[in-house]
Amino acid sequence: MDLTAADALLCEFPLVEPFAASHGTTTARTVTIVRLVAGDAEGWGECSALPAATYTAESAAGCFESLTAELLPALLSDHAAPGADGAGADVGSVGGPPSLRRASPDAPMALAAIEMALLDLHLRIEGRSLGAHLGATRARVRAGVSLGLDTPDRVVERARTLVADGYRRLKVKIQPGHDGAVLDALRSDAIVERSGAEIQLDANGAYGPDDLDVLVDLARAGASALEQPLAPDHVDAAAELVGRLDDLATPTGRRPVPVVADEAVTTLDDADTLADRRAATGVSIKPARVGGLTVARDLHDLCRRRGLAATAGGMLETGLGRHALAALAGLPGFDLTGDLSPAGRWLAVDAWADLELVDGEIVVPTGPGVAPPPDRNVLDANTIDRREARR
Ligand code: OSB
Ligand code: MG
Repeated sequence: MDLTAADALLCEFPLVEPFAASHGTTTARTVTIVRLVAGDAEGWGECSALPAATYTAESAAGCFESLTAELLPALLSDHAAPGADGAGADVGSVGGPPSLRRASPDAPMALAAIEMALLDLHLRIEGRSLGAHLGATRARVRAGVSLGLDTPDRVVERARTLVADGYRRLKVKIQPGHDGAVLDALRSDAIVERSGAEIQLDANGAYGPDDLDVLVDLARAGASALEQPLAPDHVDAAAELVGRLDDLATPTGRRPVPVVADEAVTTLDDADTLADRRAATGVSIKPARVGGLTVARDLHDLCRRRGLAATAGGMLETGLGRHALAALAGLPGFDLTGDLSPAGRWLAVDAWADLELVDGEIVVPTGPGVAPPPDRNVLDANTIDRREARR
């Protein structure tokens, strides 16, 4: 297969409302999109890097630069040399260009966008869905939604609307000083409590080794999972936390509250090490953070082998990235409800079709490729820069 063109688009989609987390507030979704062309077939990939390099070392605009200056030209030359590493029609099926991955190990999010576009292109030509390619076994998955840092009153107000929309899993952002009161307010609200919604807490690494008592108290107060409570380098403290949550659960006979690694896992080895040290009991699997959908599937397999819980993690994607996430979440090992909500929760405008939310569940997409092609008028209207890569 010969790629005939590769473009990167820097897009800016307005948000419905600002999204706050302990690492900063996001007001517009700046996102880099990759478009690959082979003959009359097209493939689209989304780079999930955030507008600023807060959650990871990559930013949307930085990825736009590296994609147009280096990665897409390298991809085009790879594909011009049949038989070269990463070239040929099997690129999509092996999950992306290994030569690029070796050359740019520090650009997982930019590479994930290329991989998604290649997969989309190949699968569209084959008429297969991403879910079928990855091995999805479920037609629908439980919907889950993430709520930004806010006052207890406002979090409860949002939570009421969300449970009315059918969500049965709320992932609430916390940080020191904004934690127990939020959880208590949710647990004592009749509407939220009656819905039976589970409440996971995500701290984005905002706590330290001296905060273990607070974290154990949150588990005792009914948090159903603690996502990245400690910064990734506090491995000993994380292991101690897991031990204390085990002890808390022993008399009840129930499964301990999972400690879910998010930022701490960027490679398969990271997950293996956390399992060895019992410094996490679950992993939020984000295709972008680990370098693409194929590594994400491998990480899912690793979690199953190592007895780690798995949850499909989102990055406030457009409908395109959300389609990919829902396909991944259809795999059988995702035993914790993930960040599975339609992009319309945060995007006021989107060039892609959105996920379907039905009775508290997200429909795993079954159409060819990753997602239906974008609405080109909406895409153009929200594109602030566009560059065509050349060999
Ligand atoms: O920590 O899980 C996170 C969004 C961007 C970066 C990091 C995180 C998040 C979210 C949003 O929590 C979850 C979603 O996309 O639904
Ligand atoms: Mg997280």
